[in-house]
Amino acid sequence: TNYTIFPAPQKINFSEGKLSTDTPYQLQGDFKLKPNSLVLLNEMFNTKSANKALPIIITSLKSSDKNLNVSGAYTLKITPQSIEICVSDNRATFYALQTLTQLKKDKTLPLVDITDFPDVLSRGSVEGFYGTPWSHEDRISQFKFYGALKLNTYIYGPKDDPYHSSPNWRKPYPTENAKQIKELVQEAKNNEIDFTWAIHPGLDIQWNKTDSLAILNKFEGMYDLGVRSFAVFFDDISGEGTKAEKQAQLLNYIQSQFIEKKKDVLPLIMCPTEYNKSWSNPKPDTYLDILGDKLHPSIHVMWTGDRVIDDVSKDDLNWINKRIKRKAYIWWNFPVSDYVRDHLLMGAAYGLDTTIKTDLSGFVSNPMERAEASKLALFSVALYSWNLKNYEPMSAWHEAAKYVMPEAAVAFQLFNEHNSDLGPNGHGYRRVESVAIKPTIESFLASYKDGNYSAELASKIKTEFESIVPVSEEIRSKSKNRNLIKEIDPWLTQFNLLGKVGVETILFLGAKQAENKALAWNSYLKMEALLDSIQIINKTFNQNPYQPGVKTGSLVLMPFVKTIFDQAQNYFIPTNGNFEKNSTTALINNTEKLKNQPLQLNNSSVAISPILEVINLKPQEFIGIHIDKSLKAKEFYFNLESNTLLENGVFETSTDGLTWEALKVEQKKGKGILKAVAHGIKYIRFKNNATDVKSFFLKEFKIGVEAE
Ligand code: LTM
Repeated sequence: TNYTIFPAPQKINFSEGKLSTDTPYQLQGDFKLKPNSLVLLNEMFNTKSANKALPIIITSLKSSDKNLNVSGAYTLKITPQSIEICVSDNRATFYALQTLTQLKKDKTLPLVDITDFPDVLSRGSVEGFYGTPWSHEDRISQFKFYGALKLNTYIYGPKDDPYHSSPNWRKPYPTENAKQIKELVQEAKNNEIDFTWAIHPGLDIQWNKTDSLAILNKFEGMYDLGVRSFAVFFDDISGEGTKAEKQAQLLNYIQSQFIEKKKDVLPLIMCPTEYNKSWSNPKPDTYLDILGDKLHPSIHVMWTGDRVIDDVSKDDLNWINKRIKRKAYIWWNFPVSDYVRDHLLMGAAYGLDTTIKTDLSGFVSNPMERAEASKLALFSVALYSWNLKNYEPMSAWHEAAKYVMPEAAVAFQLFNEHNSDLGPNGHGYRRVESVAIKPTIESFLASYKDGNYSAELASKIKTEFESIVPVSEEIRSKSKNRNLIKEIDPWLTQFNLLGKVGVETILFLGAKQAENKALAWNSYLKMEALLDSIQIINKTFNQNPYQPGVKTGSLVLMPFVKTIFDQAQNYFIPTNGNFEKNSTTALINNTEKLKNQPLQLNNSSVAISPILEVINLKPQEFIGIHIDKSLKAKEFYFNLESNTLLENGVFETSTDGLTWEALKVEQKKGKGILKAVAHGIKYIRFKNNATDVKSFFLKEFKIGVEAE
């Protein structure tokens, strides 16, 4: 039999032979087990059996090996007579027993010798996204999942919890929330997870004694609920809160007045304002160097990489570690989807350097608002962060599908393969998708464009679409994880429709090739009806105000169907070209940072897709929209949340993009509506006319339009 352990142990040697678990066990050795470890043992052995008890000898690890002197490190030896476990702490015992649990098959254990330890000290997730925070049930389910996969860290910091961030970070949690947090801390403990509670005070913090005390007070309250690990986040803020000296002063104050006094809490973690290279001041002795110099050396500093959303490499870490004078604590923004909410991020976790184990102090992933679906990526995070050298993203991804949905793993894998990419987005972060079928589709389309029809390629594509059709039903009927189904349900519906429209597309192509116009027409009508259904799902479900809708197969499969459908339309109903395709509607801006930001277009409006992070416009920089000549601008809606937006900042309009006129608008805190836009206006922008940087949140920038 093949034994696979997730995450892969550092060293493992099997010998011939097996040991029965159909016996009671007898504990020996000097290490005293906690209840969570005892539960695992009692589940594994038959405590009621009359067989001779098996000695399980658990002792404290005494080793000169540095790797084994860390929390969670263990050795495990299964011999024909006994099980010998040496551990560094109870977490290690719990992990050794998790390994045993995975080794158990048909009431037997293989004979084996394992030496195991984590490469990265803190491994897990940071619930740090915008959007609906995870539910209590979601979090409990995550913790069980983490425990089994040896993830030991969960950082609580959902942006939309008003008691984590503004306006209520100074206030204690209401009773019901407090009770739940207490329960969570306990469940985390049961699974050997450090529950870290983070505060996000920077949107309105005052650098005075009152606010410093407010943080201590809040932490004290969280300590009373059982929390023993704390973090302070300064991401996505502007103004006063961003000052490095002040941040360092506050953190050092928390360090001396709270962390050191408590004695039983873990090192403080902070997320800086300049949390990625592209946003950081490259000049020496600026923000990051100040943190590096001033922050107490035991405070961890988080880092997302070269960009907000990025792969992680040795070079990035060399750069940041020098500046912060410590090992960065990686905040990996994958599979978070709060900036592409119409997509599911079910792709493989690739882009992680496997040679950086000594360069980082922690690795946590920021997941999707959809907790169960996020487990797919978190499985890989567990494998990676425990044993970097052994990590292989593609096999981890396949194993993850089996682990998360064992009842319908093949169907789930196919679903994931076509739900990986994010679509165009402001961060410019993309993932491969539909990798197996992509070359076939590309060759087909290339030869088709030249007037050739390859029956062989068409049949391969058809097979792929045919295999997609039953996937949703398979997943819905077989998976026991009802919460997961609920989370991805609209995408399952969409995926089924995509399969059907794909099959019909190939039938259309075949009928057209055979010059059977009646059959081709029939298929065309079916394609049209299916595409209409897809559009209805897209307009009905997941209607969040950011990226509403439900997109699936958006990188390869859907564009293929659309390409053929457009041609079919031309074939039956020739028109003078396609309006949308020739449209010149576009984002206008002169800043490198915003150039990828997508527009949201529909029949009645053109909008800049809202941006979650702070925008910092330098002097003379602008951002706006140009609408096509076929469109007439009617109204203008904006919300560039800021108290000082129009102090040397100006909205401007233009008919030709060359001469600009200031637009007089009524606004309150950067928010307003212009009910009637002057005739002929094709451009609207916001420009910074000040001599310094202008910061704001772009929550809305939308032109109401109608056909000219
Ligand atoms: O990444 C960080 C440090 N902060 C925020 C997150 O809250 C957010 O989830 C991600 C992804 O949109 N981007 C951020 O800037």
